[in-house]
Amino acid sequence: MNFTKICVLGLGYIGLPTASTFATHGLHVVGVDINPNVVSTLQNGELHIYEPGLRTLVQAALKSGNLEICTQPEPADAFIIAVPTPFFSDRDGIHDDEAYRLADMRAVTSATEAIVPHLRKGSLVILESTSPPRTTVDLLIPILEKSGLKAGADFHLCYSPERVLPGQILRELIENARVIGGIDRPSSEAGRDLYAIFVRGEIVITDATTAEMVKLMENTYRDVNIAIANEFARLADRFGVDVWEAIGIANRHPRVKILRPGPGVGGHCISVDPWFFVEAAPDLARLIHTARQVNDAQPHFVISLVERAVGALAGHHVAALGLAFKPDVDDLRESPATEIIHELQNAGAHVKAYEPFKPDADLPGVTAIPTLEGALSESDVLLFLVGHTNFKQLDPVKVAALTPARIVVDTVSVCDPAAWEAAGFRLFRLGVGKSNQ
Ligand code: SAJ
Repeated sequence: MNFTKICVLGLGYIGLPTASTFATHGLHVVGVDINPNVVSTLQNGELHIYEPGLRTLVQAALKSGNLEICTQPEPADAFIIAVPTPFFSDRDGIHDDEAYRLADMRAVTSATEAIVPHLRKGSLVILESTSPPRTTVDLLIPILEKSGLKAGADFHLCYSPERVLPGQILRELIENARVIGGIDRPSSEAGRDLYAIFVRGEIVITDATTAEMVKLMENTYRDVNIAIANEFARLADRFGVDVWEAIGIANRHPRVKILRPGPGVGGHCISVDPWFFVEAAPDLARLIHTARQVNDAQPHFVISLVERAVGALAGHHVAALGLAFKPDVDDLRESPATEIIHELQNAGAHVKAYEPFKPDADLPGVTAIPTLEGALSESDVLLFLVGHTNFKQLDPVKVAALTPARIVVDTVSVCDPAAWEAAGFRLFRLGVGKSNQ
C-alpha cells in the first residue's frame, strides 16, 4: 500500500516522535492533540515534553512543511492512535480497591470515534496505545464500523505496540523490531508497508490480539523480574547479605539475568500494564498480581529503612535526591520517590527534594529545591531515590562539606560504601543486611 498523508492522534512521548519521524521521511503528517496548550506550544516550535533529540526532530519536521499540528483529524491514508491508556485511579471514584485496577480506555475510545467521519474505503487504522487483550477486535471494530464500512472488507486495522524506552525513543523507534498485528493478512501487510518507511529493525507480522498480548507480556516480564529483585533485597536484608553483590554473582550464570532492586517501580508503563492482565483474567494472573503488590509495597520498605537509620522520623530533615521515575530522565510521572516523600512527611519529617533533570519540578506536596547545595544545606539525612549518573559521580568529601548530615540512605546503589564511609558518612543501603552495612 502507498501512503502520502497520515494522521497521528495523540502527541505525547510516542505520538510526537512517530509523527515527526514520518514527516522527516517525506509523508504529509497531521499531528492531532485534543489539548489546545499542546497544540499551540508545538505550533510555536516549542515542546511540552523532554526526550533527547526530540526538539531538533520536531523542528526539522515542522520546517519541512510535512508536519501540521491540529486539534482535529482530517481524511488520510492512515490513522495512528497513540493516546494514553492509564488505569483509573482512586481519585476518579471508579475504583477504590487497591487490589484491582481497571484500564481507562476513554482516550482510545474518543480518538477512535474522531476517526470515524474521516474513514474511507482502503484506509488503514493502527492502534499503538498499550491496551488490554482483545481491544482492537472488541473495542475498535464496533466503533469504526459506525462509519458504515466493514473492518477488513473496506478498511485495514492493526495493533502495533510502541516498545521504545524513554530516554532512547528516537533511536529505538527506528532500530527496534516492530510488531504488526493485523485483524487479517491484508491489514498486517498495509501496516508493514507503513512502518517500513522508517523502521530499520525487523518487522514481525502476527494477529492483533497476539500483538496486544506480546506488548503486555514484555512489560509484565520486566515487572515480575524487578519484583523478585525487590524481594531478594528484603531477604538479603534479613539474612545479613549484600543483595547487589549476590545479584552480581548470580548474573554470572549464563541463564540468569536478575534486574535491580530499588525504591519501587514507576513510570506509566511497567507499573500499569500488568494490571491489564489482572483486570482481564484475575483468576489466572495471580503471579502477575502478586508481583505488582510487591513492587507497589517497595516505597514502604524504603521508609522502614530510613526509620532504621534515624529512628522516629518526626522532626528529621531529609534531602530526597532524585524525583524522576528512573535514572537519567526528567519524567516524574508515577515516581516512587514522590510516594516516599509524602510518606516521610506524613510521619513528621521535613523533606527537601532535588531533581537534577528537572530543577524546577513542581509536584503537589513536594518542596523541590533547584540546587543540590540548597537541598543538602540543612538536612540531617541524605536519601538517594534515583540512580542518576551524576549522583554516582558525586564526591562524598565535597558532599560532606555541603551538609551537616552524616547519615546516607541509598536505595539505588549509587554510593561506593568505602568512599562514603571514609568521608565520614554512615551508609544504609537497600538490600544490604546489618552485618554487611
Ligand atoms: N526498574 C527497577 N529495576 C530495574 C529496571 C527498572 O527498579 O532493574 C524501575 C525503574 O527505576 C522504573 C521502572 O522500573 O521506575 C520502569 O523503568 P524501565 O526502564 O524498566 O521501563 P520504562 O517504563 O521506562 O519502559 C518500558 C520498556 N519496556 C521494557 O523494557 C520491556 C520500554 O521498552 C517500553 O516501550 C515502555 O516500558 C512502554 O512504553 O511500555
